[in-house]
Amino acid sequence: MKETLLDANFPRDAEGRTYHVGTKPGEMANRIITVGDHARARRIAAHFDGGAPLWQRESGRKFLTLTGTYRGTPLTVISIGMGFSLVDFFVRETRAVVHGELIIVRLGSCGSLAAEAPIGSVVVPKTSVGITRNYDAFHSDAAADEEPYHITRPLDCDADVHDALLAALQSSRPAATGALFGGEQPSVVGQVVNASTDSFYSSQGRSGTFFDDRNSDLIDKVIGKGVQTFEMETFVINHLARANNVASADTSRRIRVGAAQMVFANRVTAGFITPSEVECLEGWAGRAVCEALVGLSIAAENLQPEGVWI
Ligand code: R1P
Repeated sequence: MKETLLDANFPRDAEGRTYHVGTKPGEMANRIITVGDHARARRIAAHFDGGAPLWQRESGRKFLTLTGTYRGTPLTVISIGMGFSLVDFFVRETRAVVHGELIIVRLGSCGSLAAEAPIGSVVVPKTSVGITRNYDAFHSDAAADEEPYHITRPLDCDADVHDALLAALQSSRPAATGALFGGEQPSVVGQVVNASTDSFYSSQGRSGTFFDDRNSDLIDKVIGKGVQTFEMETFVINHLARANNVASADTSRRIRVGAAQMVFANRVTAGFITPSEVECLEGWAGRAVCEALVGLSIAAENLQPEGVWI
């Protein structure tokens, strides 16, 4: 494929599609839901008008993009996989092909560190910190006091996106049933402090592997900073939105971001959600995120021009 690339600085194929996500102008909407896996993306796209996307594509790198309408408003759901690098491909390549403003919401799963975010709740982060392994601390020349993990300062989600997600989730909570969540109605928790990590293992404080990870006090440190949930993407989405928004005074190309996180695990008690509880949360939260996104306004001049997109 390399011979078809037009620009080594920002490669696209001969049809103008970005090299990894594999989309071109007209194929993605201004409002986007990003998820980790194809099955969740398809379950959300089942809420589209007509029950299916109008356009879809799976790239060679397994980004799955599904674009359709939800109550008449264009919406894209994209499955990007996991972790910081894939967020970087997704946000930069999406920015390159969508005209105007972007609103991006990540709907993902997370682990909880806090009693107020129990398994089966859906949390809406106000802010997110990044936790990265300090590779130099593991070097043979490292000083004895080098910190093995770096915890960043927090970066906020967009306040309006946060509030819209919270309202949509709160107004559509599933009723309590005996079979799920111990008979309790699933709860919604707003204003949460999240941490996104560069590893599911070392930088989330997991131990018992064969590796030198020096993370036995990490969870306590992170809880001490007020962190309530762990996942692996939100911080970088917030960071790249900020990097986009400060790079240009042109607010018509701003990126607003938010997240809804379904609590699948409790990292302190090691509890885990059941498959039927996952199905319940995904159905509820998937529709609520669609509702929140189409309810957020974007000025007409900051939308894709009429007729350009599918
Ligand atoms: C790890 O198992 C993955 O699950 C969480 C983490 O952020 C990470 O991507 O999110 P998803 O369920 O959206 O993939």
